[in-house]
Amino acid sequence: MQNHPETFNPIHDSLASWVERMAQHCGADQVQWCDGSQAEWDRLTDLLVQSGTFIRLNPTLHPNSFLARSNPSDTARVEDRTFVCSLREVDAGPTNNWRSPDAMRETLHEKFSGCMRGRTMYVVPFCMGPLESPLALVGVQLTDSPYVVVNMRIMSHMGSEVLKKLGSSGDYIPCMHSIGAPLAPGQADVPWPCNEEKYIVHFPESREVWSFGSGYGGNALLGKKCVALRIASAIARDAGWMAEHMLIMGLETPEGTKTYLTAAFPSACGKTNLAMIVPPESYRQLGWKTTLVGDDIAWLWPGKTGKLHAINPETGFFGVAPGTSWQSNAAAMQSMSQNTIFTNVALTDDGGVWWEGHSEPPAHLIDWTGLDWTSNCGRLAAHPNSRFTAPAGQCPNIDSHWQDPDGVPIDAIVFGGRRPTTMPLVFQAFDWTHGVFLGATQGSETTAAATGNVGTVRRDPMAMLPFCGYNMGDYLGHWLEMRKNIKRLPRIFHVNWFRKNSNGKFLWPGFRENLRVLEWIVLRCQGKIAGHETPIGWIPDWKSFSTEGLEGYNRELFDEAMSFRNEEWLAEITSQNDFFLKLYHSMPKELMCQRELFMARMA
Ligand code: GTP
Ligand code: SPV
Ligand code: MN
Repeated sequence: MQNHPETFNPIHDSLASWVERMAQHCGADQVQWCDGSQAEWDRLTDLLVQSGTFIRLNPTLHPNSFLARSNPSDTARVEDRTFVCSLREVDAGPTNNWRSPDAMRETLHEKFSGCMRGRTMYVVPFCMGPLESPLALVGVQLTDSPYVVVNMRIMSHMGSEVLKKLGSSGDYIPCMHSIGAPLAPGQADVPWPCNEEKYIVHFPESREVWSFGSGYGGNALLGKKCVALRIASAIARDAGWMAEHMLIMGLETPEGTKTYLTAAFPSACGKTNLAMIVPPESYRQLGWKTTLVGDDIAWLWPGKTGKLHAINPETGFFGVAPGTSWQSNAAAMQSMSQNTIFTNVALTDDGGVWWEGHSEPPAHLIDWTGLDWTSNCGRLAAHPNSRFTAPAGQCPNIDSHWQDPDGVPIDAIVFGGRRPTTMPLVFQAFDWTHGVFLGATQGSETTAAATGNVGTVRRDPMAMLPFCGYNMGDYLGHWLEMRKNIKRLPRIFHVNWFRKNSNGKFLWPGFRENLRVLEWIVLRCQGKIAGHETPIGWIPDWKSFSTEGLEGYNRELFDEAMSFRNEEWLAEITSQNDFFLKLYHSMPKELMCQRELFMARMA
């Protein structure tokens, strides 16, 4: 049974026959074409409430909002189950899990066979990027998860308008998704069906995505990491643009000049927080303004101003909940005030939501696993990777150009990560190539955003380690290559909000005070202030970095946060060895050379 929407006209033959074939192969009970309408959202959210996947939140506190609790085995991206299946192994490179496409296709054929029995297969046409953007990528996700459908409606342009754009023969990226939990006749469903065995598979050459076994986040909302990063990065390499794991934001100075910047931090390292930054009160009074274009993904290309231009291919946030509060990030709180899906946070007794760092812990909650929770029970109430899915248009400081197909012109690119030692609060690269070296060797403590260890430092070039759809060495080469096509190069910086003193205390207050770092970056881009030169780049001077009004802050703390320590950097350069060895065969010579130059400056 199928419901072809009237707007699906003229018929796109190859799409229709693919849908038909997949529905057959997966054994779906029904096929439902999604139009992206409010009525469809209402119907699906009602269905999700009935089936127990969703709990409707108190409509006075959070209108039209829901809580989902996932299976405890399905709470984050599964990097060790993520595959890049290029024809040649060398094209996936040493940092990706490679499988031969033929072998993988065989496995997938078997896994998907009958996997949707007893379920509806939804056809989700989506577009990443403004519909009129020349970079826009259309995908069609087939999924047996209505949870995924409603999330996709927030995260992308979804439904009839996309089918219209496709017309009768437009190109689309096929995205096949199943939670891998068929129902036998009469078998009762569970609130979060999924499969213990997961496959997140990319075919970068034929531009396809196949995802099996998970309903969570980047594993299942295939427009995000799979299409807008892994597949898009491969497309971008061929077409001379860049798909990056970056926030995009604007900063307006009291004089009225506006500077846009992007920042690449690894997962759960503060992109959403920085993208939504609200200036401290004293800055607001002076006239500083901030705007948000995107919080997770940026597509960049040499634009008509001669600068790199950036668009955010997404239309929503899939943001980390823990640590978000009215104090730390009011714009995020506002963004998720309604029309929001919360996943794996705690439920309050009055039908609201709570997580660690939200506010004073209430006496009683239902935790993310559905159990009673009291403030002295010793368990976390929310999963560390619990998230909110919220429409970007609800962000109070959304930039007026956030859906502009021309994007916004970028003046600065910022790299960074969680580094308890070594990395100063901020420094500036000498030039593009040196900046690419800094991004390439960027490291961070791992976080709960991916399954596995939390807290060990790993190299995460440009925060793209889990998201690059081809050989990482070639990707770094593409960055170097881009320089030739950009007339007005952005300046490149490195930041670290997470440096600690010997007692384990953060050396920088972070959050909205990060605006002071952005101020230094903007003034550097405008050539208005000097920094002092160190072997790693330019570092701010006490006198040209504003700490005015920062209570309890002093020169000593500043010097510690900004310090360049030879012994730490000797250890750093040694710890980069493994990374250079791993990429030995594809690492661009220029970056090897940067490493030599750096060691020479140190000596
Ligand atoms: P993904 O969505 O996973 O790509 O992550 P993201 O980079 O958007 O992460 P997000 O902004 O949600 O980061 C959340 C975590 O970073 C929370 O634990 C915050 O408390 C922490 N964080 C963000 N900004 C700061 C800061 O300035 N200082 C400190 N100390 N922690 C911060
Ligand atoms: C990340 O892990 O970088 C995310 C969340 O943005 S997810 O969409 O689950 O990948
Ligand atoms: Mn991310």
